[in-house]
Formats: sequence, C-alpha cells, structure tokens
Amino acid sequence: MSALPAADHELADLVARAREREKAAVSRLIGVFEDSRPAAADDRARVLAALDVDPGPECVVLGVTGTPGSGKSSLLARLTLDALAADPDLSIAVVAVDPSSHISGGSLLGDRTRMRAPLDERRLYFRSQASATELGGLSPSTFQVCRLLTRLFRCVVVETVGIGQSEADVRHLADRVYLVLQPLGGDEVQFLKAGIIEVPDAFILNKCDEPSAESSYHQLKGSLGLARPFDADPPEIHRTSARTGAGIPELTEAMLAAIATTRPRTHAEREPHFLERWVEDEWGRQGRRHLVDALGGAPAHLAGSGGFDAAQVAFDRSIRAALAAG
Ligand SMILES: Nc1nc2c(ncn2[C@@H]2O[C@H](COP(=O)(O)OP(=O)(O)OP(=O)(O)O)[C@@H](O)[C@H]2O)c(=O)[nH]1
Ligand SMILES: [Mg+2]
Repeated sequence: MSALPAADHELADLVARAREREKAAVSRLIGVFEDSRPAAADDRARVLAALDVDPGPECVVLGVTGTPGSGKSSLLARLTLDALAADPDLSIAVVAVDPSSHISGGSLLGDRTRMRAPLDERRLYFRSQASATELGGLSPSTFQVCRLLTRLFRCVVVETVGIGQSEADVRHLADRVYLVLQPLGGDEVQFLKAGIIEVPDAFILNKCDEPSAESSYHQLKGSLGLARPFDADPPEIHRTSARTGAGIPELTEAMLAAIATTRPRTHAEREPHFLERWVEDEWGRQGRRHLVDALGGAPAHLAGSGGFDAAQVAFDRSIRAALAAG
C-alpha cells in the first residue's frame, strides 16, 4: 500500500505542511524516500513533482565525517543550535548514519550522543539512519532522504563514520566535507592512515580539552603538508571542545560562512554516482556492465529516463529483459 494520500489535494496539503517544516509531515515524506520497494518510486516522483513546482532556496549539504567517537554528534548538537540562533533565516536537517543502531539498537561505543531537535523548533530536524555496514557506510537510503531534505531545508548535514565506501559517498553527496578527529596517543602515522585525510575540505580537531591535543594539532598540520601536496593553501584546522565549548563560536561562524558562500551541486549532479551505487548494490558487476554497455552509463541513462526514480524503474526493466534474452 502506498504511504501517500491518493487524492492530489491531500498530497498538496501534506507537501505544503512539509514545506513549513512541520515535523510530522516531514517524517511521513521521509518514509516514502526510505522505502526500498519498487512501488515507492512513483510516490517519490509525485512528491518531487509537487515540490519542484515552486523550488525553495538552494540547499548546501555539509558532510561531517570522522573516526568513531571523535565527537561528531556532540559538536553538531552545539553547532546547529548556535547557528540557528545566529541566523533567523537558517534551517538545518541532520541525517546521522548510525553505525550501531542496526546491531544492538543501542550502544556500540559507550555513551553515544543522540541529538534531539526541540519539538517546537521547526528550523531543526534530526533523522538517524541505520548504516548499511558495521563500519558505517552510508545507508542506501541516505541519498534518497537527502533528495527530499535538500528541498525543504537551507542546509543538510550528513554525519557518517569516515571509513571505506562512506568517504567516497559523502564526497558525492556533500558540497563541503569536514573531518572530525580526536587527539592521538602520539602516533603520527595514524593521521595518515586510511587515506581519509585527502577527502575533506576542512579539519576539526575535537576534544581539545585533552592533554595530548596540542601535540596532536602540530602532528596533524605536519601530516597535511605531506599527504596533500595538491593544496594551494593549507586547509582550515578548527580546534574545538564540545565538552567545554572552546572553539565552538569560531566553528559556527565558519560554518555559517560556508553555507552562505558555497555554490551547491544541483540535484541532477548528485544523481549519477548514487545511481551507480544502487545498480551495484542490486545487480553487482553484471549490473554495472549493463549500465555502461547497454545504457551508455549513468549520466546518459538518467538524462534519457526523466529523473532518478524513472531511471531505476527503466534499468530494472532493461536488465531483466537482457537476462531473459540470455
Ligand atoms: N573530553 C571530551 N569528550 C568529548 C568531546 N566531545 C565529545 N566527547 C565525548 O566523546 C564520546 C563520543 O561522542 P559522540 O559525539 O557520540 O561522537 P561521535 O563521533 O558522534 O560518535 P559516533 O557517531 O559513534 O562515531 C562521548 O562520550 C562524548 O561525551 C570533547 O570535546 N571533549
Ligand atoms: Mg555520532
């Protein structure tokens, strides 16, 4: 059964309430975008058509990635409220891809920070999604949910653990990526490991209330020079403590400036990567080959299908026909 009202005037009313960022309406629409059943594609297309008649202001997507437990959620809880207080026109939706919730429904890493948006503050919305993998890759529906939220909010923040595939995904989703790190025990090599240091546009060294923070800051600075010879100017390193509040006003200001000056990707620019990911998840290597050889690649297939949802339906039909033909 469809999760949407069948009558057009009822859908229009639901969409209007979501535009006002009424939490119940936003949550109901999110259900449609998280629904992986094939029939949901038509519902998504209806919602997007209703929204795109009268597009709102551009939305900047910020990626906040980083090592597990580095303080991403604690920082966001403070930053979002401070930013909303500073700018009355701002609205923010946070999508946290949660590495632990699908395993135990509870705590993987000790006392996890959970952000709750005050119920009466319509300018702040929070959604937690179970991760696809234990290591915190983006959930397949993160992109789908962002398609909706970027049409309702001025800024969408995606919080992920920065490991493996999620780094590449967050790069394709976000217009600007922050990497949150915590002070090391003194092993410089760790900052250089795993390649994560090459992706972000800016760095946040959190937990600066800890004693090793000062030496870690200098190690990070040194590592960046080595790992990122491509930077004309060294990237920003913000030093913060979500515990004491040190550095939070400066980071809030930098975030507001980034939202004001970043030219966001268009919806269409985000689609090819996530169509490829979907094809790979559903059909594996064979699917990838079909997308390229039979359909001319993701951008061509998207352009020829009339939108992401239609492209998924058309791909499904096309590969099934090819397989049946042997
Ligand atoms: N000392 C200190 N502890 C902090 C700071 N920020 C967060 N913490 C603590 O670090 C732990 C993890 O914080 P979270 O905000 O949940 O970190 P996270 O990066 O969102 O964690 P995951 O989403 O599980 O990867 C919690 O116990 C926090 O209280 C800080 O600035 N200083
Ligand atoms: Mg978190």
